[in-house]
Amino acid sequence: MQPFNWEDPFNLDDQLTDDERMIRDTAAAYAGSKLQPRVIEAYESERTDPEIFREMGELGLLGPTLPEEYGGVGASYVAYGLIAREIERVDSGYRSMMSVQSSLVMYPIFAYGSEGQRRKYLPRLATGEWIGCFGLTEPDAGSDPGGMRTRAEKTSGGFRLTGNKTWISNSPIADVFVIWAKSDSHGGRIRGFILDKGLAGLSAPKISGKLSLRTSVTGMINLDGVEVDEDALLPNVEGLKGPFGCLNRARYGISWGSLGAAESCFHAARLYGLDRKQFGRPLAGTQLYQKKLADMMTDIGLGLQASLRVGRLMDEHRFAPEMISIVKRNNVGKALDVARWARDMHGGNGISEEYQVIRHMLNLETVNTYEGTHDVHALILGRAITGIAAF
Ligand code: TGC
Ligand code: FAD
Repeated sequence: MQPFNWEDPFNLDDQLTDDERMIRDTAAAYAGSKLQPRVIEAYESERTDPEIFREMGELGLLGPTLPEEYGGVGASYVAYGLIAREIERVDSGYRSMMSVQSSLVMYPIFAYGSEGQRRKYLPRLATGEWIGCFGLTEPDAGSDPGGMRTRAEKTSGGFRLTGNKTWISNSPIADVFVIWAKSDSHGGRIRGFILDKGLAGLSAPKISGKLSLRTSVTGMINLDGVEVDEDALLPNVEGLKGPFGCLNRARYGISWGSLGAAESCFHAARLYGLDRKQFGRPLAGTQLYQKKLADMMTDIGLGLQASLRVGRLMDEHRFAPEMISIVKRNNVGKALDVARWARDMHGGNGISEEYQVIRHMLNLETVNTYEGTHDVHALILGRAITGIAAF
């Protein structure tokens, strides 16, 4: 028999390679030393520090699964998940910045781009010199991106893009915009385009007043007849499977990241309960408090094992998107439960920024909604189970 480790109930650490442990430790050291000291003030003032991209880039945390020749480090998808977990242990907004850049901007350029596009964009996105964003959602097309209105019309030298995207992470500070639009010259099929900051007719105003994910800036993308050359088109994908191929990677990362936030709340509630005395004994010595801690550890441990399994299958090119829907939906839902319990277990202190659990709780409300809502993933699974699309 082995001693039991409540921090790692299924010995996840044993199931990692040396490289994965090293990447995880790099991300953990960075998150603890550079992100944790600035997060409370950044959340309070709703401030996104673009320098964070540069810092992550320097450590190889942006687009880590890409080959070295394009600025990646050839890491496994398990390593990518471990990075998301360590960053989101501090704040979901910081993980959002990393995962949009890695999965939603660098991945499509790598997977669907021309060699020229790869060489032009990927190395500078990998170092964080350039910041990217991913424009799929529109004011009237959220869960149903097939209903998008943004259009690309053919011009003599390229395309003219017209439409509006909303709720776009990083857009107000972005240098590179990956935009999905219905292309008239491709029979109205959805195509991807790479736009550079500064094009005439392109603007990206910030959406203010968010009470969640306040460390990660979110904006609109307005495309008012933006003219681009032919080489802005991502040549190697057509249809919704283009954006969904990127979302598979980002959703998978979120399944790990959300549990990093949950672990932070679990550990905080444990320490609080050991320290705080009521009725003459520590809160952690009461049955109800211990039941909540046991539920937290169980949900987190099971979720991490499932994400590890999906990551291994992704690395072996043997995954199905439905597996990702299971872990995105389950792990974020469980993380939200854990954060809400932790908030409660801190009593009045639980609503203070100092104790940090309410920030995780508020962030996870966004995480439950973006990249496919909790219910949309249930419907993806319902379709797989019954063969009937109930969207
Ligand atoms: P459907 O008919 O199911 O599929 C259309 C085409 O796409 C293919 N496909 C996929 N390919 C790869 N991976 C997947 N996961 C795929 N799912 C579908 C499918 O095979 C088909 O291909 P083809 O060749 O036949 O054309 O499409 P639908 O319109 O019925 O889709 C329904 C539904 C609900 C599954 C889908 O629309 C959906 O997932 N909605 C949720 C939207 C969403 O997730 N938006 C995310 C926006 S980005 C974001 O939130 C970033 S937050 C970033 C951050 O800060 O971290
Ligand atoms: P809706 O689709 O209107 O859904 C509203 C409610 O209705 C939800 O509960 C949903 O589950 C439910 N619902 C929808 N359809 C059905 C149905 N058929 N049956 C039953 N229930 C249904 N998008 C990007 O493209 N890029 C980004 O970088 C990005 N970043 C984001 C950052 C933040 C902070 C936020 C909040 C969102 C971001 N999004 C981004 C958008 C996000 O992906 C969408 O908000 C999400 O897909 C949901 O779309 P919606 O907000 O239009 O909600």
